[in-house]
Order: sequence, then structure tokens, then C-alpha cells
Amino acid sequence: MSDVSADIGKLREKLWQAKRVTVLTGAGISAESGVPTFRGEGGLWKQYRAVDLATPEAFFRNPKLVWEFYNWRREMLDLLGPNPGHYALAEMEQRISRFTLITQNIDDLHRRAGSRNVIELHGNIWWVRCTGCGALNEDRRVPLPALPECKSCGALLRPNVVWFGENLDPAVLDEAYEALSNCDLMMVIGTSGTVQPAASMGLQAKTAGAAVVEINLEPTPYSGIYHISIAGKSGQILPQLL
Ligand code: BV8
Ligand code: ZN
Repeated sequence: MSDVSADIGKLREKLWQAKRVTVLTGAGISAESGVPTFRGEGGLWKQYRAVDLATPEAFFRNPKLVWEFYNWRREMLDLLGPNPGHYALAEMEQRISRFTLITQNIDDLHRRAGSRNVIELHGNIWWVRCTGCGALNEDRRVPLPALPECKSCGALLRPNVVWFGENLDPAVLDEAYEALSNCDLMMVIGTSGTVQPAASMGLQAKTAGAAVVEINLEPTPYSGIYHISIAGKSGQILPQLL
């Protein structure tokens, strides 16, 4: 039995014995849906240098370019769908009474796969927020106009996502910390562990006493620190846990 399948067996055991399970996902869980990750080959940051575009300064300087970046992702996401990894997590939520899913992704694929209780740390690409009156709306037009305007006050809309240098919503963070501080199993899936504060959440769960298991295509700075680190594709590994 390869050590990967041994580890999957160990994780399956922990999963169905756990009293409370918390999951944190990153771009890697959407890779098998065809959504480019931030760091992989053809990653978002290379083509569009998201670090430069996903910032309030970039939006202030050139809102048209930033909206072009988000419209490009919205159009792509409109054609793509969840993969077996997303569906497996939605199934787990049905079968495990105390199960919380935290995601860094803004692609809405967890909800489209049927997950209901999703903590979106960095917002959601299908929601827009008015830079004038703050109105928040879901807007699934693809594409949006080049410079979309608020229908009630006419000011420029922005994607309702958290940009680099922006604070996360404190209420969302509180919910995430409650879930990771009170679980006995935390799975960290498809994230390179680069972006804070999400990157420290696995370690925080471990410090709070949880068993932490990583599922990732490649090693991350945390692989040696978590209890189990399984190298592989989440779309192939997660269904084996059901
Ligand atoms: C904050 C939404 C307080 C937008 C995102 C200097 C100046 C200013 C800020 C900072 C600074 N230094 C550090 C910071 C803090 C900064 C940060 O961490 N920067 C990084 C770049 C160093 N963080 C912030 O700014 C956060 N706010 O800290 O507020 C503050 C306030 C003011 C000043 C300072 C601090 C806000 C961060 C949120 C940014 N918004 N997304 C959008 O998406 O357009 S982040 C975005 O990038 C994602 O949401 C995600 O969080 C991150 C990408 O990471 P991953 O998801 O891990 O993706 P990645 O491609 O890296 O990895 C994928 C992994 O999957 C890989 O390991 C791969 O091997 C694996 N994989 C691939 N395929 C598969 C797979 N695994 C399994 N199966 C597969 N099939
Ligand atoms: Zn408005």
C-alpha cells in the first residue's frame, strides 16, 4: 500500500470519527475545474499579475483594466463548473453535523457544488459593491459593462472581493477563527500558504489542538508542520474519503 493511500486511509478514519471538521480551501481545489491557480503554470499572476491588479491602488489608477481582469475571470467561470473535489466537500457537509468550509476562493464553485455554509474570506466574484453608497448586489451579467455603475446612485461599482492591502471583514474572520479554534480535524486543501491571514489558519488550528491534514499537489511551507500531508489532486483524493 503506497504511503499516499495509507495516509488517505488514516484521514478517512479521522474524518468519520471527528466531532467537528473545519476545511480551508485555496485555488488548487478549483484547478481541476480548469480555473487557473495563482501560482501554477499559466497562473493568474503571470498573465495578469493579480498582485498588481487585485489592489485598491490599481483600481483607483485604472478601473477599466481592473474590471477587464475581473470580467475575464467571470467569463471563464461562467463556462466552468465544480469538480469532484467540490462535490465531495458538499457531500461531507451533508453527512457531518459539525462541518465548516472556509475558502479563499472567490469563484463560487463550492456553492455551485451544493455547499451551503461557506465562509468566503476574500469575497465573491459575482457580487459588486458601490464605491459611492456602498450598495451590495449580486450581479451575474457576463460581461459587465467596462465601468459598471450603481443603479441607485450612479457611482462606479467594484468587485465585492478583498484586495491585497485591504482588511478582511472582521465578522467573517471571527466566524473562521471560531471554526478553526474549536474543531478536532482541520483539512487544508489546495493552497500554497502564501497569503495572510489565511495562510496561518492551519497552524492556528493545530495550536488549538486540532489534527491538521494537508491535501496539496506540491509541498508547502507548512507540509512538515501538519500531522499529515498528502501529495495529490484534491479532485481525486477527496471522493476517496466518502
Ligand atoms: C491583510 C481575492 C491586513 C482577490 C485575494 C505588503 C503590503 C501589503 C500587504 C502585505 C504585504 N505583505 C504581506 C501582506 C499581506 C497580504 C499578503 O499576504 N500578501 C502576500 C502576497 C505576501 N495580505 C493581504 O493584503 C490581506 N489583507 O492582510 O489585511 C493588512 C492591511 C494593510 C496592509 C497590510 C496588511 C488580503 C489578502 C487577500 C487578497 N485577495 N483574493 C482575487 O482573487 O482577485 S488572495 C488570492 O491569492 C486568493 O484568494 C488566495 O488567497 C491567494 C492565492 O493563494 P492560493 O489559493 O493558495 O493559490 P496558489 O495558486 O498560491 O496555490 C494553489 C496551490 O494549489 C498550489 O500549492 C498548488 O500546488 C496546489 N494545487 C494545484 N492544483 C491542485 C492543487 N492542490 C490540490 N489539487 C490540485 N488539483
Ligand atoms: Zn451607489
